[in-house]
Amino acid sequence: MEVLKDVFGELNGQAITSYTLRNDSGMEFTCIDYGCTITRIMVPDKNGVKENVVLGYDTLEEYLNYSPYFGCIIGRISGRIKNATFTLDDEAFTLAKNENENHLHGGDNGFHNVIWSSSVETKADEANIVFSYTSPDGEEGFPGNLKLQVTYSLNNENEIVISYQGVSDQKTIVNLTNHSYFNLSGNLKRTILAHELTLKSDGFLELDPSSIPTGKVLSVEDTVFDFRKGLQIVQGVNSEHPQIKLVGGGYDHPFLLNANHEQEITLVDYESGRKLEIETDEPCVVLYTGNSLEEGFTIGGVPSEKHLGLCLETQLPPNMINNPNFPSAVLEANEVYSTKTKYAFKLI
Ligand code: FUC
Repeated sequence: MEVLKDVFGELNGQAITSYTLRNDSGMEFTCIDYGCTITRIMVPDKNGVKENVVLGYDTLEEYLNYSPYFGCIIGRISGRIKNATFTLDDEAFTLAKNENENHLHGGDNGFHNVIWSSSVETKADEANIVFSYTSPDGEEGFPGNLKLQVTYSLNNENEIVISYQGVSDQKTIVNLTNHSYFNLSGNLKRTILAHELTLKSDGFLELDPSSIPTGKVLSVEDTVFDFRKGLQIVQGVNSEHPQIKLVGGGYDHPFLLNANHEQEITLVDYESGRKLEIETDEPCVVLYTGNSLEEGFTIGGVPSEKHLGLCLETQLPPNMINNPNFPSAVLEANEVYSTKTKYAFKLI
């Protein structure tokens, strides 16, 4: 295992560092301390050719200029909170409104936009980057000083594990995720439309016109939301399903997972032979198919376009602080928030 450290750029006089973890078979994982952003993951295709399988930039300037949350950590809350407000023990909290009247992805200065402290740990067959950040009481409207640690780990099995840990000194809400856009074709050669996704999920959350879950669980049965036996993304994107059309032609939906740690999420690109298996302890994954990726800029030299990448955001169901029937994002004072997601890169 090898860890390479480099200067990625400078922000307000502070150096931004990049870390590249390289395992014994040459798989590489690169991240920066700005937003804990994963910038590059190099994995082999069926011919052994190593190419990048995530959307990311080569320079800090590009991230600062425009990034629809490429590769970063989202928090304190992933997804949207209706009217940017919630109540804890009869006290109402107002959050940053950064998408119309609603709160999205932790606000303008969410965890994706802060510089995290970092340290490196290497073991015989595993290397870790440990990122830390303390989110102050009241940041973006959230209560409590929240002390966080996010660890990115690469091992010799071509597995990346993301572990999240947090403790707050007051009752608060927390729902973190990583917002990597995957594209298994390698170096963004094709869109993700031909990717086949398998999800162990019988139900997904209906969205309202502002993409906020209504609280209603819809059955996937006989719909383009049924990924239980595998489905090509293009089939859903081209369908007339009102929930697909509502979010701009594609998916942007939370799926409730039937299983954990049982290969519950599998993404395959048959042409390159690459397969990604995701296992998590979270009850839900948000599938976002890059519906609003605009044209007019380049990502690693490749022109951006709709559906160039897809996100599989493991998390608690979004907006459920405003809906008591779902797993809660509430974190009690001094309780430990702890969750893990594993991304295993394989060949079909
Ligand atoms: C995803 C989506 C959103 C948004 C964004 C870039 O997580 O849920 O709709 O467009 O990230």
